[in-house]
Amino acid sequence: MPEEKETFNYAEAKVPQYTLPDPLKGEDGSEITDVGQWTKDRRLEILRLFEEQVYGRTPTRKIVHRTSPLSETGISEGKALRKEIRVFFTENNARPYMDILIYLPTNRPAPVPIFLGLNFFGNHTIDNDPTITLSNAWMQPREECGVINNRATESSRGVLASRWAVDMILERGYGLATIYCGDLDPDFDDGFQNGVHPLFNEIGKNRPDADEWGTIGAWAWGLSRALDTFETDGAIDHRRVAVMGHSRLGKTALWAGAQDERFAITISNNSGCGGAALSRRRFGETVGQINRSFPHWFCGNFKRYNENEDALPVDQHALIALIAPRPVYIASAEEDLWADPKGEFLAAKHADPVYRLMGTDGLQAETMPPVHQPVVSTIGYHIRAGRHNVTDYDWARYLDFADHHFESPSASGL
Ligand code: GTR
Repeated sequence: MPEEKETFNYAEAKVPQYTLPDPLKGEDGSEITDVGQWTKDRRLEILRLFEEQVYGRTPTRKIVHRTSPLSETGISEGKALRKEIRVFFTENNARPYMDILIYLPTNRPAPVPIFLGLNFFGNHTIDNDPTITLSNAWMQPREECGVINNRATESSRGVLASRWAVDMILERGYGLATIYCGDLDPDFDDGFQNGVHPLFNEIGKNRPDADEWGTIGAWAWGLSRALDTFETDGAIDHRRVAVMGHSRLGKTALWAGAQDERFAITISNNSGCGGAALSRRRFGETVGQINRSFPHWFCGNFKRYNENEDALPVDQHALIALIAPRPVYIASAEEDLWADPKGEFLAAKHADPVYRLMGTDGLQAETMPPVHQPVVSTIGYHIRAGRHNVTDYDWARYLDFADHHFESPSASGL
């Protein structure tokens, strides 16, 4: 069980002195002063450190990858299409497989740009549409979300619809795709016996090594497999995919965007510890706390840094820097102190030198902006009023950000 959140530090005055590893200084002490040194040397060094020490290495071996359409329905008086695709990872039709729920505007020239994000309780929870396939996968117990005996019930339809601005996204000319994270790996510590991990165990091995992927790694892997399927879908512009996630799934979006350079935009919504927030600040949730509550999220080696953050060879600003020069958006919520909004802003700020080295405008803010004053540059940032959540305000900012960086479908006159 999580330790009491009240016992953690929420006072700026109690943030310890710390020194961040410099993304522009190699492990051998060399200064990184040009793009080539960054992309060929230092970026790969930092990526390796995140793989070995934080999230674990993602297997690169290709496995079976078959898709099968589940449904296709016209919606919004013919202005959009909703379809479901099942992606199998084995030769038979058994789990693990993932269902991708996709919405596409059909009144815009194809291919359309798309937002892609994992969801917490099944695709059928993101919209009230009664014809979306009800997930039969394992779910965390949560009666208020209609989950009984670890399974979704009819009453869970649409329970998280307020977090997915489907109509707004479609009206602005974007598609939306979502997958239940538990299709890739159910969110509990079972020694990696279910989900996609066993598909990659070498002979004689029954769990990942200490430097191999945990659950966040498996979720991020699934996002890349979804992108693979977009590459074969003429209706989706696979070069304009924005990967987005909230909270633990925001940590996942950042890790997916850092590893897979095909993601054009990466969006972190209230991702906090192990996501956008600097670990060394020890404000709100800490590394030790997250590893004790969720031992399966990160790799075994990450436990070395429990109450030992200064020993980390990286901090989360370096994760954001891995995404450079591609646009990245970090969003915080004022009341979400557990996720350390200031630590999220500072990580974005400390990624800025890498973004500048790569020839972009970095983060156009010297200090943390007040609520509801979004910063729109290659690194985007906002803090909104309210608590840990995804709201229409957040989505409107993500759409503005995508318009800014993509050739704007909102401006296509339809
Ligand atoms: C909390 C966890 C956070 C965040 C959150 C969520 O319990 O401490 O790191 O991931 O869950 O995903 O909703």
